[in-house]
Amino acid sequence: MTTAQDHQGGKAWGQLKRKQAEKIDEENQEIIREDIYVEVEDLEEKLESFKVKFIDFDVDDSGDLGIMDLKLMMEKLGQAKTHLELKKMIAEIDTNNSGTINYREFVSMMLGKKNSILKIILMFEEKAKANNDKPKGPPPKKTFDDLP
Ligand SMILES: [Ca+2]
Repeated sequence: MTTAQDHQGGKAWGQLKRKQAEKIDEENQEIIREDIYVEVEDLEEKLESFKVKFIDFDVDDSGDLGIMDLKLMMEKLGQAKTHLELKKMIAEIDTNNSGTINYREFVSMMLGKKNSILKIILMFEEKAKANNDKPKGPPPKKTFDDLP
């Protein structure tokens, strides 16, 4: 079956991911409307990046981050954790005690003041990435001091 949607994105980012992105877009709009994070700068931009992260981490497309999602994520980041550690990491963020991290919980983790392990790891990762993404451009001009 051919639909207009087939033109966007490849198979890799399949239908499920697209659905999830739409759902989270709506949720982001709601978060903005609710004015709970009025003091946060560039809220829209931040929510957009949380969306991308969350979908990326949700390997099984369940809409929640469970222990398996987190395990794979940590391995990808080179931070392999034990089952118990993963459980603890989730418990820090899982305010409704579902055993998983939903998008809202993810957002309040990222924007909240509490420093959970997962947040710290993600912050480090972001910093490392930002350093790698620095504009490469032409090398800095040499000064006389650099001459042999
Ligand atoms: Ca939860």
